[in-house]
Amino acid sequence: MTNRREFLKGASASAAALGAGLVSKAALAALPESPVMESAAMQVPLEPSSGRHYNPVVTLNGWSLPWRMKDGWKEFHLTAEAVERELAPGMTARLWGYNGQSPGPTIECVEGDKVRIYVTNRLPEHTTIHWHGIFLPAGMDGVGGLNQPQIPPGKTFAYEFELKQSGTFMYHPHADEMVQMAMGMMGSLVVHPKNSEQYKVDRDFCFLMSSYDIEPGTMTARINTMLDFNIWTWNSRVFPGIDHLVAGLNEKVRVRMGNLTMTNHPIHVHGLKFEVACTDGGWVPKEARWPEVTSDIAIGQMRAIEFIADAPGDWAMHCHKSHHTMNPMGHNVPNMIGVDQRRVQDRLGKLLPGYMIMGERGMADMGEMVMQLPDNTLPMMTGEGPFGPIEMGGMFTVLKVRKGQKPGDYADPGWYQYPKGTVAYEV
Ligand SMILES: [Cu+2]
Repeated sequence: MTNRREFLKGASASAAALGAGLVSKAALAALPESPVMESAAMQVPLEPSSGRHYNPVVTLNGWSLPWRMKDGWKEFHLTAEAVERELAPGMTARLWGYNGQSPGPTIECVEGDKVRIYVTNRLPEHTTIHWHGIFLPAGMDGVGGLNQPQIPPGKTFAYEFELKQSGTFMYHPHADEMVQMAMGMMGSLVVHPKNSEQYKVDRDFCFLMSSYDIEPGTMTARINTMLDFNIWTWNSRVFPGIDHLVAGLNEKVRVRMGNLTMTNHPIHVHGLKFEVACTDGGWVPKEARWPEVTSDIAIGQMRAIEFIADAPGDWAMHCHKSHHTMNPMGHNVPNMIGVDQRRVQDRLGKLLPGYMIMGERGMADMGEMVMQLPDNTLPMMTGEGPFGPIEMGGMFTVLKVRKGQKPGDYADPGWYQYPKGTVAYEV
C-alpha cells in the first residue's frame, strides 16, 4: 500500500510529464491535472475531498482518479497512453492503458453528479471511451464513427453527462477495439448512491478481468489472438501478484467484478456464501437475490457480490476454469501420467538442457520445480503458502478473514494461524 504523500507526489510528477510530448501545453492549461500512477500497489482509498460524500472503493492493485470541482461539474482527466505494468514480480508487460497503468484508474462519482471527463490521446492511433452501462446522451456513448469522431493522437476530447443511476460500471475504448482491449485499455467506473447509507458495506473492492497473449520471454501482448490467451488477469495482475482481499470478522464485504476478456469466468469464493447484489443493469432487489458460492461472469458483464465475512481463515478466491489459474504454459502437452519417460528425458536433456516433459505422476511437481525460465515470464504454477507450494497462477487470490482486523485496515495480516486440531492430518 502506498501512503497518501507518495500518492500525491506521483500525481504532481505526472502533471509535469504531461506537459511534454504530443499534447500542447496551451491546450492543457485549462484542464484538470491528469495524474500518473507508477506503482501497481493498492492505494489507500481516498475520502472524497469535494462534492457529495461517498464510501470509497478499494481497487485491487490500483487507485482512484482525483478530480476537481468546477462550476458544479466534477472534472476528471484521463490520458490514454502506452504503459508498463508489472503482472507479478518477475514479469512486466508493455500495454496500453490510462494515466500510467493498465487498467486505468477507477473513476468514482455519485448519482446526480454532473461529470466532465477529459480524455487526452497519447497513443499512436485514434481512440474513444465508451462508458459501459451508463445511461447518457447518445453523443457521449463513445462508439467511434457512430456517436463521435474518434479522438486523434495528440488531441483531447471532453465527455459530459449527468449520472442518473448508481452501481458498478466500466470504461473502455470503442475504437480499434480488438487491439486496444487486447493491449489492456479499460477501467472501473463506480457510481455511488446519493445517500451514502444506502447499500453501505464495510469493504468495497473492485477489479476487472482482462487476458493477454504474451510469449514467454517477451513483453508485448499479441493482439490478433482470438481465444487462446495465456495470461488471465485481475486488474492486469496474476497470482501471486494479485492483492489479497482482507476483511475483519463479520464485516460486510462487496466485490465488484467486470469481465473484458473473450470468455466467461466462474468466480468461486471458498468458505462462505454470497449474493449478487448488483449487475451492470443496477441493484438487484433483496427478494430477487439467492445464495451462491460461484458466480459465472459472462463476457462484457459486471457483477457485484456481497457477503458477510463470517468465517475466519484464508480462503481461496479464483476463477474455476483451471487453465485460468495458471500462468503462461504450453497447452499441446500429451498426458504422460503412468508412462516411464526416464530414457526419453535423458536423451532430450542432452539436446535441450533443462527440458522437462510432463511428469509420470502428474504436473504438481512443476509447482516446486526450479526450472530455467526465459527472462520476464512466470512459472506456470507458483506461489508459496504456509504448508508448501500453492501451485496456482492467473486469476487466483486469497480472501483473508480475521478477527481483530481493524475497520479500514487493508494491510496483509499474514497467513492464518490455524487453531490446534483444525487442519487436515495424516493418519
Ligand atoms: Cu476464468
